[in-house]
Amino acid sequence: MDQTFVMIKPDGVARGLIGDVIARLEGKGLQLVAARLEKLPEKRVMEQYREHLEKPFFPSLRHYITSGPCFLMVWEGKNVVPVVRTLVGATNPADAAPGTIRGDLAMDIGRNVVHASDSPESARREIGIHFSPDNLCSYRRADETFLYE
Ligand code: IDP
Ligand code: MG
Repeated sequence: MDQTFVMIKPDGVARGLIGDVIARLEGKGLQLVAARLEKLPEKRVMEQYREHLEKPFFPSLRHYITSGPCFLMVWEGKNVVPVVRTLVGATNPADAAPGTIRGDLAMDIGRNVVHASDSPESARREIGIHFSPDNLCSYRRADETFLYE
């Protein structure tokens, strides 16, 4: 089954949105296989956001992401990477559709509540940055036969 990395950023944790985000992904039919609340070390923030290291917003992004604990998760499901990106919504919450996490719960591009991997390759890379293989739990959802044809 496909996997993706999802992270509730410090604003989402501080605003008490962990339960809301998890409920949306669980309700969709996705399966949580790993989770951890953690204040990220700078080194892993740089690895995760390596394509943004030279961007003008990177210093403020790094400061924001390390300002408090994040809630790190691995989710599984068919086509989970694009499915989660759709549920998360556009990077700028002002452009994010209603019904999406950023569309419903955020105001500013610099405080957009969640991170989600943008491709299966990024997902593999990002899961590897934050989790070891034995952190990932293997089990079946009881409703699996009703979620997939
Ligand atoms: P994504 O999170 O939707 O994949 P990316 O373009 O990969 O968006 O940017 C990573 C994160 O960097 C965004 O979620 C946001 O927190 C931050 N970011 C991106 N562009 C800007 C910007 O123009 N100003 C401030 N922060 C930004
Ligand atoms: Mg991105």
